[in-house]
Amino acid sequence: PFLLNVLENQKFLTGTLDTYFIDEHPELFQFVPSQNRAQKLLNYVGDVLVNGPLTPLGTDLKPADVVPLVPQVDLSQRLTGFRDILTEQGPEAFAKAVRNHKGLLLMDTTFRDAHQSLLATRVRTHDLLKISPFVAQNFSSLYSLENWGGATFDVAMRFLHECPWERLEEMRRIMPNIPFQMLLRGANAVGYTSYPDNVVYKFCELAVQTGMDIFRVFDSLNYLPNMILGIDAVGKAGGVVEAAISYSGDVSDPSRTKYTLPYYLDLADELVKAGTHVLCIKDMAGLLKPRAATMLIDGIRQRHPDIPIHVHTHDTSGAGVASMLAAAHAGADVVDVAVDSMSGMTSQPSMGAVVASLQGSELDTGLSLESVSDYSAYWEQTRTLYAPFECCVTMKSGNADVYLNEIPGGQYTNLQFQAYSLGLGNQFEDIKKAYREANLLLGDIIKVTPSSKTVGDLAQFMVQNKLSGQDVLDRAEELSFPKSVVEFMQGYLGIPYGGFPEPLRTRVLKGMKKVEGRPGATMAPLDLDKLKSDLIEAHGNQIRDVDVMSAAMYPSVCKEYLEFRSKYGPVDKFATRIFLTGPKVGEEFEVTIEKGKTLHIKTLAMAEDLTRTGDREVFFELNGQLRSVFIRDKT
Ligand code: BTN
Ligand code: 3PY
Ligand code: ZN
Repeated sequence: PFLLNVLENQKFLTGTLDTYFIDEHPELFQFVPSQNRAQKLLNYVGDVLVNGPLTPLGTDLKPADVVPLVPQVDLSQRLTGFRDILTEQGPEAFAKAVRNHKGLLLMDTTFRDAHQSLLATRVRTHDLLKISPFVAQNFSSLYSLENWGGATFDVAMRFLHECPWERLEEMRRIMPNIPFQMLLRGANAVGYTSYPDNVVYKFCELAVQTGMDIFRVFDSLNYLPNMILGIDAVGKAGGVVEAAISYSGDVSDPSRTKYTLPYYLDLADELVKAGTHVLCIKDMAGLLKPRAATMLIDGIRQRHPDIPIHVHTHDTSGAGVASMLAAAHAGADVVDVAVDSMSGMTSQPSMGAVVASLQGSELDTGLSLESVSDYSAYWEQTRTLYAPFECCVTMKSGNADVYLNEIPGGQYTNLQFQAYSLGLGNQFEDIKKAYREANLLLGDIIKVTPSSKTVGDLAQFMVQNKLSGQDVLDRAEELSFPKSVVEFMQGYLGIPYGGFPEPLRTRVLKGMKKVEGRPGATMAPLDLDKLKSDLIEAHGNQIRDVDVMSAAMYPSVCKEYLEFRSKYGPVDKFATRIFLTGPKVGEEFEVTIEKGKTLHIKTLAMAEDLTRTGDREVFFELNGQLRSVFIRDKT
């Protein structure tokens, strides 16, 4: 291999080398290590030590230097749970069992929406798997654990350099008894745009094969044709369909005339008719006040006595627990909570608070506060590892202004963070006001990924360019709007309830192409076989069908992920602090790269001087042996 490396080198071949040739080409010596996971991981650690974090950190807060305590579990105990009904008797029987269950059931969002909302979706597989045996044993009565989909798919590859499918496989192995739930953005699957239909069908098929059970299917405009596509794809794949009504406005306020009780009841009828197993009310911004929850769930319950109802909210205003209790009393079967230390604010309401509130009542969840507390303690410590991504740097309390601006949970913390990092104190207040105005300009649309991005982009555009709503309307023909706004107007997200805003649409589009009806209906199928052979050609034959799907969803993110992994190895195996900011010089740590294969690494030193080519040598002890890596110093 050494010879081959040399023989591929142009300088060597043309004979233009001098005595520094070897010095200047350390890559010539990297032939064996390039196949070696341990050496790749040392390259990663070395690179972080020399050049700083290889994944962007939100703030300059450091991950805490703690090893979170994992509560004890008795591994000999047989694991049972709602998933047994699902695997033995199928989705319909599962739905029936849920509906017939006496107490209130819970979905735990800690593994997905909670950290999507509080920690910019950065929680890693490593930390999820450590607590998974405890969850399997102590939370076996959950309706489901939400642990996949939404933004996790994208962020896993883009920022964590890990495979979302491997995360799902590993969780499934450890927690065979609890139904897993994911968020599916209808025809947008786990992306931000429409995909060809065959991609959505194949995605669902692979997700079920990899261990997913329940699919919460929504569309960011409540556009039925998009939702029905998702519903059909999940149904054909054999998953539990949980079609979701995305909630906006306020049904308890008679002055709000667009998203009224009859609007939601009609939509519920359509989703039940489309064959959903479970009906979800997805309150992504936390707008469902307790009285509105009662009205909405009462209304649906009267028309559909047998359908299980599942309610999702965010605690942005602080009224989340009250709303979930109201929903439960009105006849909801399942509500969403996050473990206490990962709850509140833009996350879900607190699990412990809901469990305690219902103890001894007819709706008792059956969960013990002791287990909740042990679980919470793990997350309280683990959360400190993600300090660089904490939304709480900026957000210290709930804020009922969400009823005015209707910003979804995840986006709320994101926009606030962006304003904060621009160093503009009033910026966030301006953005929130502009968000409200932008929404009205767009016709008061449902706002959730990806339509919420359209509204957010327009709001930021207005603030940056100091435009009022009237300015936007008057000067629409000359303004160059954000891409997401143009695409929304073109119809790439589907058709909003009540139609597109006119005359703004015509002025923005100026004769541009429009999509009629469901965007995916006119898209040519993606040739997945060709994509697979292209990927194999570029990245080798370890490419699996799930990787093909990752590439179909996120072509460039996936490519970078695959290249990163072939350069740096299985970086998902590092403990989180090591992964984010690297070890201290002198620190010893372990990495288990597979069962029974643990690397003992000690960081020894970094060379003071650079090589002639600008590389810095970093010295390690790897399982007792001296090793070093050369890292290009980019600082
Ligand atoms: C990036 O996402 O491009 C870099 C990291 C910035 C994310 C920060 S973390 C805290 C805050 N909350 C969010 O949702 N995003 C920011
Ligand atoms: C997502 O689409 O990721 C959401 O969480 C929407 O609420
Ligand atoms: Zn949510």
